Amino acid sequence: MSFNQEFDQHGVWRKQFALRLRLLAEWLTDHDLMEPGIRERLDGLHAQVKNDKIMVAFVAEFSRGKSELINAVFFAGYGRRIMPASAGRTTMCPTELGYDAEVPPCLRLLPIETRLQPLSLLDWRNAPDKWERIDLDVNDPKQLARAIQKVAEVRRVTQDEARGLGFWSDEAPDDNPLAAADGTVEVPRWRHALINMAHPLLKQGLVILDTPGLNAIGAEPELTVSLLPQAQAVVFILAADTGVTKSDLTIWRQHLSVLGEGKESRLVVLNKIDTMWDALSSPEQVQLQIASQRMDSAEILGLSPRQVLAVSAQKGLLAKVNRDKKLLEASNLMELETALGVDLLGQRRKILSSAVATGIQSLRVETTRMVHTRSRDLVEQIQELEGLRGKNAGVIKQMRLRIEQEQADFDASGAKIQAVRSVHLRLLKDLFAMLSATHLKSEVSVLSRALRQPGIKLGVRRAYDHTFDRLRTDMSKADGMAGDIQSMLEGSFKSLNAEYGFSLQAPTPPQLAQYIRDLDLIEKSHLQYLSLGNALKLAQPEFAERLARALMSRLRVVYDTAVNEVELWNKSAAAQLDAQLRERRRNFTRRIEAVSRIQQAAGGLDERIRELQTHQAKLNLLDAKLSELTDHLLAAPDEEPAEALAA
Ligand SMILES: Nc1nc2c(ncn2[C@@H]2O[C@H](COP(=O)(O)OP(=O)(O)OP(=O)(O)O)[C@@H](O)[C@H]2O)c(=O)[nH]1
Ligand SMILES: [Mg+2]
Repeated sequence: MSFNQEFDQHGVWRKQFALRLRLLAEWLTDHDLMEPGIRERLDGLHAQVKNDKIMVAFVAEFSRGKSELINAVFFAGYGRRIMPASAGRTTMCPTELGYDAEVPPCLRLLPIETRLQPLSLLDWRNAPDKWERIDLDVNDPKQLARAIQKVAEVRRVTQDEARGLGFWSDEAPDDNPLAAADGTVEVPRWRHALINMAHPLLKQGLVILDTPGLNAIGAEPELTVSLLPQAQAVVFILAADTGVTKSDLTIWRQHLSVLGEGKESRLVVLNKIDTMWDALSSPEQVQLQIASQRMDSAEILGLSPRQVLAVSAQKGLLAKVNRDKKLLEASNLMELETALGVDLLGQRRKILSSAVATGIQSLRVETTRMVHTRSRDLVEQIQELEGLRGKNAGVIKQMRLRIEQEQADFDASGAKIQAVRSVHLRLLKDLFAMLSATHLKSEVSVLSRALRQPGIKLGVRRAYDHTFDRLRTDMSKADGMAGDIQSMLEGSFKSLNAEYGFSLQAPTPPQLAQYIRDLDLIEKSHLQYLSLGNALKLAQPEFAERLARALMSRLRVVYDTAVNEVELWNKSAAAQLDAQLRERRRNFTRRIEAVSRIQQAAGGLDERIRELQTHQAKLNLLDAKLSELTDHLLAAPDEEPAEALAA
């Protein structure tokens, strides 16, 4: 299955999921089961599936054919080149292609001068008016390509300006751009580009990241420290004739090599195989050469040969545009698309559906619990009324008084339930403080200062060690606190259950220890900048400043995610308590109502019991229906949901 097909299927699954979720929501509402806690969970699941993005980043030395490959795989349908691809350095700034329904089709460009200001890329994303915007006409490929040409724009600046922008270093002159006779140098005109268009794949949540040749001085640390680690898949491109060169290897080692499971997210492309199709060698000889390049490259990069594919992006694009089957086959482009689709996306889909499955399980548990509470209440009511058969008015009145007394007692004990809530909130407050932005900032302050000290940064490595050790300790402390809160919840829920016959169950606690791994990854991605070879680069105040900001914005993401998880756990516990209280109050009202009716009309008793029994039968059906509906949400994309939802 090609990348495009696999992605389509992913889209179909997401659409079906959204539809099934909506039907479940309607059904819950119809049966009076849509409690606030359940609504929250449904909304969360909906957002999770809807906003799921898959980022595929194309990374390589300059001129290896990143942009051409993007054209061939994604944009051949436009019948021409869309991303600029030409000899020499072409793509000058990281370019993200995606789709956001809230924004009209456009290209947004962030001027390079923003590097002079102390804001991270994430901050700039939230300030859309600071970007230059060009509207795109997706029905006019020529206009589209012309507009996107802008990502190749450069500016001439003096060496001083280049230094300020992070493109010139007096200490590492070899990496500097060539100066013209008048001393000026060329720098990119833009810092980042965002292309928003309703391409079918982008609409389904695919984000493509095209990057400039990475080994250049002045590469955006935010690209390597923040964007690349977020990509679900990275396509690393080499030249088929040279294989892994020294500078390819540097890029790979510094930014892309991963260990363990992460390896599966890497795909290596030996591009431009057409340059090896020469008239003097037989096709078999060429194939042999290519096969040995694949083996060698896989060996050097520590991947399996299966992850290294040899293609011709240019011929693939040409073949697709001209519908030339033979050339398409020779270009081997389709094999690459299959690898992208089945291996990379298929895996992503598995991760998403298992995450969603957990959410649905909890939803089912919470809803089932509510159905059971109601059903148990009904049984009790029926028993109560059965006991009244043949009794005189005095006994009935007595019963009414007893229920009213019970109700008053229950209302009075509200304080006890409130006390559980307030202990819970107090404990949570400490946990939230531990994960707060303020706390994080103060923990990182020593490191920030070390990074911002002028000149050669002594002790930065040590500051990283210390800070990350502290952050890890904090995180495991936070994890311990969450564990304590969970024990407290379990204990108090148990005693409330015993005392009031509730069926409270402490929700799954957040797994904060998992964020220690994220901290490790962030630290690892920064260590590359601290080597001796990088001391000079790190000595530039602009570079160090950007590194510090990039660090902070990534840490913030980890902390925010952790806070959200704690938030969800808290809400789920609170919502359960609220729901049980509400149910109980409703139960008292119903019982009193039933007795009053019996008091008013003598024949009311049998009728009321029958009513309750019908109600009970219906509730039993709800249980089965709920399992059926949630099973469907967990089902694979191609199973038809329609007939199950008719009832
Ligand atoms: N012969 C041949 N040329 C190719 C192939 N793929 C790309 N090229 C050419 O190589 C040159 C560079 O391609 P780009 O796509 O601009 O390379 P890039 O990796 O995006 O380079 P930067 O944007 O500068 O980092 C262009 O002239 C392409 O047409 C290929 O498969 N075969
Ligand atoms: Mg390019």
